[in-house]
Amino acid sequence: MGTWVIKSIGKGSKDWRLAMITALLFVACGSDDTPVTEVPDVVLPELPATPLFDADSAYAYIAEQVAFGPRVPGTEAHRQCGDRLVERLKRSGAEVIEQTGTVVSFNKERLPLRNIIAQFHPERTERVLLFAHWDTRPFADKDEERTNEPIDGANDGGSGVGVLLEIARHLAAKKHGPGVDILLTDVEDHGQPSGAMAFDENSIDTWCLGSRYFVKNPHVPNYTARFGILLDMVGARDAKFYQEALSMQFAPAVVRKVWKTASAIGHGDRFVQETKYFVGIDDHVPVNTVLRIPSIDIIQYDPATQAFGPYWHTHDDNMDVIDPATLKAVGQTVLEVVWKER
Ligand code: AHN
Ligand code: ZN
Repeated sequence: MGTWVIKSIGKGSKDWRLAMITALLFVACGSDDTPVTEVPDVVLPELPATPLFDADSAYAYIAEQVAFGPRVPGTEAHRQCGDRLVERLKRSGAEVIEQTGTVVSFNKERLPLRNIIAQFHPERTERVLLFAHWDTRPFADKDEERTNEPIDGANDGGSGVGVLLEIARHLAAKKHGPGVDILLTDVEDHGQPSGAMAFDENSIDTWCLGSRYFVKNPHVPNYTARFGILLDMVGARDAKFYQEALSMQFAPAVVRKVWKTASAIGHGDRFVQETKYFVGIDDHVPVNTVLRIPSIDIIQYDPATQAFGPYWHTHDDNMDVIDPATLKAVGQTVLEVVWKER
């Protein structure tokens, strides 16, 4: 056999030329007892091409939500917008399950809860979870004016949903890989206003009531998924996305996968490969701790504020802050990650 030949082509071998020639002869001629390895023509299956994410369409889905008015739980605008979201997801071919219930807010308000779950290809056992909150903050506690009035929540509430509705339009046509679940969580943003201590131990529990409800009552028993991606405030002009610290703690491999993918398709300028601790709580936390689905949060970090954008929980969070270029970077990246799953 050829083993001695390979050994003799070592660095120390003086007559490596002879060895090489011998090796070539071996391969070229073959012999009765050493069959030549035949390389068959390999026909690889065509890789399904990732669809193009239409940022203008995502933008229109955000404008549509904002046009209903602030989506504060218990209001008519909230109900009507919820109906429209369900309608849009069904039109994209999803099987939609709604979870309703009542939760009590930090100020003892009883709030109706409506989580919206859109299943694509529910018969597939392998799943990927994409989620965003669809409710908006009932007050503008970070503003100087009209602090008791609800905000538009174009970015905080509207943007994640807008991106997911646009991704949803492609999912029925995804013939390969895991099925996708889109979860629109409710009553994320009814948390207790914080003073100087942003991550106050007691106030943490007052946020993310819809996702807390979901993890205790998943739409299918023993629900799990390969991984989860939460989108929160993903539409502001010039937004950058740093690797959010809780995501790095719970699901570092998912963070790396998403940030690498962004860089590979040309969005490395927005997906900065640097960790920042600036989120106290978000919907990905209960999904990680209770359901144990490794889940990350794609959420804007603004180096200027060392936190969220300056519009956060103010009346400036309106359509003026939304830029299709940001939606494109996030939407195309998430679509690419989902399409690459086999
Ligand atoms: C805090 O980190 C306190 N809140 C992040 C959750 C949130 C509120 N996302 C949007 N609004
Ligand atoms: Zn918020």
